Amino acid sequence: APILMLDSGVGGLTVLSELRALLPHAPVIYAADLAGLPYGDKSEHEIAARVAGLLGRMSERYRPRLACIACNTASTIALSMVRDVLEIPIVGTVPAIKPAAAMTRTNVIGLLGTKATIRQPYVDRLEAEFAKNKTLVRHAAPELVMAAEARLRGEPVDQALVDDAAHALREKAHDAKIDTLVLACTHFPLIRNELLRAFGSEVTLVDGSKGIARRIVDLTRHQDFEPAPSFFVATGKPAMLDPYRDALSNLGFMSVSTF
Ligand code: DGN
Repeated sequence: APILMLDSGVGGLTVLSELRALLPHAPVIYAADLAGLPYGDKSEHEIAARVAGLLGRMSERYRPRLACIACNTASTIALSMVRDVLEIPIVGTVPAIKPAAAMTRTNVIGLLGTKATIRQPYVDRLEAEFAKNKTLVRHAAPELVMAAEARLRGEPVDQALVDDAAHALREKAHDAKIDTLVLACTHFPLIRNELLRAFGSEVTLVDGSKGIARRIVDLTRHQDFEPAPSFFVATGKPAMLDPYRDALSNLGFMSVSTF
């Protein structure tokens, strides 16, 4: 049985590449809800309904052994709800506030995510639990999701857009010096170099993808994976997928289609 991964777009591929480093041959069905992209601008209700509906349909069709919601927006909103409905283990992707809190020296942590993610009570709880005595400065950067999608389609990324997001986050921090930045959206590691350029080398970028990959390995330990091909499936019109095909075939997907 395969591992199912779900994101609104190609952001979850950053989690998949970490998983590939640990489980190179595990069959993965990657689902991109391109018809619903971006999630960050939708209501909680709409996001939860989409994620539950998609996971339900995908589980029926592919009978996965485990599902990973490779999206912070969907996870912080719908994780506990889908865990109640589906019987397989569900691994979520939530902002890496805990490791960031362990790393910061200035005690000022920046967080970039979608509009929906940064307002979630789930994030408030992570902050209260792990960053109680720190300052967490949140900023929504939905334009960077679209920039990361464009990168995978082979289009150039506008550095000025990334610089503006860095500037806006620093403004919110006032005089406090951010030294650790949580990439609270799975798309953002795709534009890591641009983020490093915008924030400078004194800021450490933290994301949860390695931890999530390890969690998936733990949960599937002692289970055999018959080597089988991986598939990329997406909602929406087939033509939407054309610009992504080259990058996706380089990532080893045997087929790329809509469902
Ligand atoms: N990749 C998603 C996340 O981690 O939040 C967000 C993408 C989006 O739908 N805006």
